[in-house]
Amino acid sequence: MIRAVYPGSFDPVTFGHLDVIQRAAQLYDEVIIGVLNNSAKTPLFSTEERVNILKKATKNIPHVYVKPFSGLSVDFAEACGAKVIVRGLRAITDFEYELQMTQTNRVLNPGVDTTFLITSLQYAYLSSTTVKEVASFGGDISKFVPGFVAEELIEKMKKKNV
Ligand code: COD
Repeated sequence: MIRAVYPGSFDPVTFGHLDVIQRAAQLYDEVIIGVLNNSAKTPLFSTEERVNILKKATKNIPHVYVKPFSGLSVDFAEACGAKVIVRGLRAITDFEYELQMTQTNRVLNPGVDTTFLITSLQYAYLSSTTVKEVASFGGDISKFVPGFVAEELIEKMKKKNV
């Protein structure tokens, strides 16, 4: 049985993330989505909110679970009994950061390897940051995130005066 973890910020989850999750779920027996709980970063959604959003967004994908994590992603993988970290790659600009992180992770724990899923063409431009920017200017984000995520994002931005 091969278990993989897919760590990220997911602030909020987009169709690009969901595409990677769906594809990873076909490759591995179990996929655990790790939602980073990092006190140094100030995400728009709390860790608990991001976990709940992801659970709702992935409820129809079999063998996919969602957990919060703090600390190193390789330690999270080890704690989950996963030998694989999944990451998505959109462009060459992602590559440098991902390469550095993968090699550092390999030194930290050679028992955990990283696999990359190249973005599906239709989501190649998509990031949580651009979704938040479009939403902050009242733009239509229905092509970027599921409907309930769009509603929660707009509500959250109103509350936080973004
Ligand atoms: N298409 C395909 N993939 C996508 C898309 C898209 N449209 N959008 C995002 N992705 C991919 C990203 O490339 C990434 O692989 C993943 O989805 C998650 O993306 P984000 O932006 O939500 O999350 P990140 O990249 O901010 O997550 C960073 C981590 C939380 C994984 C990282 O900071 C981490 O592991 N932190 C813990 C400390 C640690 O272990 N550091 C590494 C040691 S060097």
